[in-house]
Amino acid sequence: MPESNRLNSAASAERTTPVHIIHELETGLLADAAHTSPKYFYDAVGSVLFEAICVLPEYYPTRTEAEIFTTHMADMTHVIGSGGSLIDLGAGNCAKAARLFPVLHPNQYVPIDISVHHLQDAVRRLQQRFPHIEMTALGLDLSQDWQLPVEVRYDKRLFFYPGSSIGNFEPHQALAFLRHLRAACDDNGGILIGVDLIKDKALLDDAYADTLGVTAAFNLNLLRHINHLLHSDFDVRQWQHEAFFNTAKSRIEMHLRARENIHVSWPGGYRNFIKDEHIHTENSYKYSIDSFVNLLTEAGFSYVSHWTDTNAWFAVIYAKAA
Ligand code: AVJ
Repeated sequence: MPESNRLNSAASAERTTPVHIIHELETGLLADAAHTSPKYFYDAVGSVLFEAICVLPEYYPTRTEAEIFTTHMADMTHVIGSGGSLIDLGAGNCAKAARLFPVLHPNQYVPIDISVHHLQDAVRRLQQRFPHIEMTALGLDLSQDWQLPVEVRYDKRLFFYPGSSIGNFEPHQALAFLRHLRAACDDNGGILIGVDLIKDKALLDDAYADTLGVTAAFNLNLLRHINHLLHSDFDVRQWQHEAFFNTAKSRIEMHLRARENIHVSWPGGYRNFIKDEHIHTENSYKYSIDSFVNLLTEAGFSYVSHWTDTNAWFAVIYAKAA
């Protein structure tokens, strides 16, 4: 690491951010190739910007996945069966799972998000609409080690992971994550997951570099969130959004590029970025149906069923535990 990017442990500021978060952010920012975890996109502003991304014409995943559910819901219900516990990974406003309640009739609904606080309002409203479903909201960081508490029934656990967020993991981490889910399943359990598929590079590039600049704002807002968490002094105006499909690695990469030489400091450290240096802010891996089914099989899942749209841009995949 360059001498100028050293940590200075003497200083420290009054802060409420957990120390492991501070440590993770500093480690990423001080790495030779600076990087941050995509989980830091989602502060209050970032969450609203992501909802805006989901309705952009260029961002096909959300509406394509919704269309797949609409078209194939009856067949999905037939394959999956009803009852059991529906465990919603990254539930957010719980809207996608709520569409499944009238057809899958789960006995229990377990929405999980990084902050249980974000879930509270949505769960309260859902509980009124579906009083017979037991609901237990959980705050868990799925990018770290996590375990389900004993309140989650061990009876036909269906892990629901829509939206293709699995793409944020490196493929080897995705495999470990799927193995972890398989281990948490009873024999009647399974996984229902949304997976974004490999397609024409221009379509992928446009989906992450929309003409309105909403994705640019989403990416740049990360710096504001980091300033809040780390008490750093990033100036958003000094950075440029970049996103492109890396065909060789089968992933969208998002970066923030320094428009000029930049000095960023925070209590306890600093980094100098030279013009055109990048912070790597997100990977979003794209799979083929075959490559993803292989991953599920390697993770120990058995029977697999999948549904796609007519363009085969996106897939919803169900895999049974045993
Ligand atoms: C929430 C991870 C599925 O990778 O498409 C959207 C995030 N980043 N536009 C994705 C995202 C930029 C999204 N996931």
